Amino acid sequence: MEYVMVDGRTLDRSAAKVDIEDRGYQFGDGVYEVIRVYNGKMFTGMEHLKRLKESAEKIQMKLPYSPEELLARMEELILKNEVDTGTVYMQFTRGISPRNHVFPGENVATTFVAYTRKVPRSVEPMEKGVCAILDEDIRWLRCDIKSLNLLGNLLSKQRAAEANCFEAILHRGETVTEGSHSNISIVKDGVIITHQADNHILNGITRQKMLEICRNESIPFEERAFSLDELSSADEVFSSGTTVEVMPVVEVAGRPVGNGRPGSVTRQLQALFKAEIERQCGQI
Ligand code: DCS
Repeated sequence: MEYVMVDGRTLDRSAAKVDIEDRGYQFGDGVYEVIRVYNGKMFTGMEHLKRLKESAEKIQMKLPYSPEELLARMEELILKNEVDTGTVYMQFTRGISPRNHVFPGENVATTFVAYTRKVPRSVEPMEKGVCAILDEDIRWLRCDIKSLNLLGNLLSKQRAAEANCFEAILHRGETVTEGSHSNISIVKDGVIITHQADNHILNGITRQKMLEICRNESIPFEERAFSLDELSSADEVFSSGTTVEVMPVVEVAGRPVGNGRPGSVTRQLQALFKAEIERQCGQI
């Protein structure tokens, strides 16, 4: 039995239904979050749920639950599904109403769906590093919103998969923004450089946690846009995200990064990040 949550009710997955005129289904009119679970505990759960609330506000949607209430509901679901290592996914859409681009109004309730998945940590790629392709960032100009509209991301990730690569590094002209499903950072002369948190990227919770670690450990970093040239001459490149943690990128567009092996700053960050997970969730 796998339990899912629909509009606050817990039911068997096979009993969950989506209306054909749900605005999430028809328009991608909604927001979502993915939270990592280690040892049955959510990592940075509250940070994700606050971002969910912010994403909803940015599209003029009001969530029926507070982050605190949602956290409690997600804990319930994780326990019911006996998730040890995995993820919890949740989304809110602007509800069900006859198809019309105009918002339906406050009397139409949002649709809320949540489910869990058991996913082990992908230790091997984290040790060896992964490859990435380059792709033009064709997405809209509100990438700071974690919206259900992921077609731009999907097209890029699909291209990466067809090239047997883990990630597509996106760029708007000469400027690198982020990855199709993660944030991208480079290391040059010991300094971490990652795109500033603006409308061109999703301000990753992993990215924020990583920068907090850098502040605490006095690891130098700069939050600024960097160019394709800087990417290709970087000493190290890594991707960060909820499901990937801190992932070394050792090859970009068929060319090795540095000496083609995970770099020392990336390794140090991986160790510090793991320590932070273990501080919150116990040994992994
Ligand atoms: N950028 C994009 C485009 C993302 O989709 C994600 C996470 C990130 C950055 C990293 O953000 P977090 O550190 O907050 O995870 N993508 C989620 C997703 O869609 N599936 O898993 C993680």
